[in-house]
Amino acid sequence: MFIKHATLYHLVMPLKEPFKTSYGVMKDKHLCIIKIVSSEGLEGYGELDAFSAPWYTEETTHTASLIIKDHLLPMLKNINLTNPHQVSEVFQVIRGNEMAKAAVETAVWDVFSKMASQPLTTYLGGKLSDISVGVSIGIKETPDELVRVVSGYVSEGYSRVKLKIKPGFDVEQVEQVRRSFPELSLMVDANSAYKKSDIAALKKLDQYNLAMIEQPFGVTDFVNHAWLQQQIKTPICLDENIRSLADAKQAAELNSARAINIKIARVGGLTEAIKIAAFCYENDMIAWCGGMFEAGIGRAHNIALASRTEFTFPGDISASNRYFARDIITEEFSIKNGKITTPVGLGIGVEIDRTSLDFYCKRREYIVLT
Ligand code: OSB
Ligand code: MG
Repeated sequence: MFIKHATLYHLVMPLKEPFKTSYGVMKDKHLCIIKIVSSEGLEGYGELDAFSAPWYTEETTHTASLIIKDHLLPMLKNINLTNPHQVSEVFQVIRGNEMAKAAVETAVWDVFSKMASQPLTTYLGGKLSDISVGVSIGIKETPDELVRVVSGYVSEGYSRVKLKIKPGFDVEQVEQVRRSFPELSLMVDANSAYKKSDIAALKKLDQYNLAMIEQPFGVTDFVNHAWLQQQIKTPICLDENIRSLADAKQAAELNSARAINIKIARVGGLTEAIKIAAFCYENDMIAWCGGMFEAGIGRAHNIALASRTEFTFPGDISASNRYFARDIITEEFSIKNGKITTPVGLGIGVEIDRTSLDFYCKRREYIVLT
C-alpha cells in the first residue's frame, strides 16, 4: 500500500467547561485530524492529540503538524507499506515528536484494518466487546464542589474516577470524596506537581485506598518515584515519563511504578502502545489507556487499543459528550454500566460528521505524496 495524499484539518474545539490541572487551565482543545488516502483509494483517519501550549510534553499542535508535513509524510513517499508496524520503523530516525508520529501511524492502522476487512479492534488483537472506562476530573475550587461533580459522573455510570491534584489541593479533597464514596474506584493524578519534600502529603494520600497515584514527580524522574514507591502501598502510575517500551522497562527495573498509563499519542503510536501493554502484562504491572481530551477519531483508536486483554484497569476514555458540545463523528459513544461498547464497523468503525468538522475547522492543508 502506498499513501497517495493526505489532508490535515486544523480544529479548535471549545471544552464544555474549563479543565484545571496542576499546569493551568485549558479552555479549548486544538487538534488536527489527518486523513490519508491509499493507492487503493481507502481512507484512514488519525487524530493529532497535542495541545496548543507545550505543558504536557514539548510538542504543540502547531509544531507537531509541521513535523508531520515537513518530515513524517515525506518519509513515507514512495514507500510500499506492507504492514502498519513498518511506520514506526521508518519514523525511528526522527527523534521524539511522538504525538506527530502517532497521528500518522494511527491513520495507517485504520487503512490496514479496512484492507483486511476487519474492525480495528479485531485487527489489533482486541478481544473485549466492551471496555471499562473512567473519568478524569479537573481541580475544583472547593472539596464540596468536587464531591458534587464526582457524584454527577458516578450517576452517569463511570466505573472509576480520577481526581487531578496539586500540593494544597489534595488530602482534603480526597478525604471528602472518599467519605462520600467509600467503595468507589478512586485515583489521583498530580501531573508531576510534587517534590520529595512533599512526602508527608503523599503518605497521607496513601491512607485512602486509592487505586493509584499518577505521576507525582518530575517527568524524567525514575529514581525518586522508586524512592516513593518503597514508602507507600498505593501503586504509583507513570504517565509523562513513559514515551517508549524502553522507558517502561526502566520503570520496571527500578521499581518506579506498578502501573502505566498508556497513551497512543505519548508513545508515538499503536505499535509502541501494544509493546508496552504486553510488557506490563508479562511484568505484573497494571496497564490502562490514558486520554488526551480526544475527539471522536482519537477516542475510536483508544477504544480499539483498550479492547486488548492487557488493559485490565478502566481507561480515561469518556463518553462523546464528556468534553465537547458536539463531536466530529456521527456515532455517539455512551457509558452503560461503566462500559463503552466497541464499534463493529470496518477500521476505526466511525464516520466523520462533515458539518461538525467544517464547523470546528480553521484551516486545511492538502499534501500530495506521489
Ligand atoms: O495527565 O492524564 C493526564 C488530559 C490532558 C493531558 C494529560 C492528562 C489528561 C487527563 C484527562 O487526565 C484525560 C481525558 O479524559 O482525556
Ligand atoms: Mg496523567
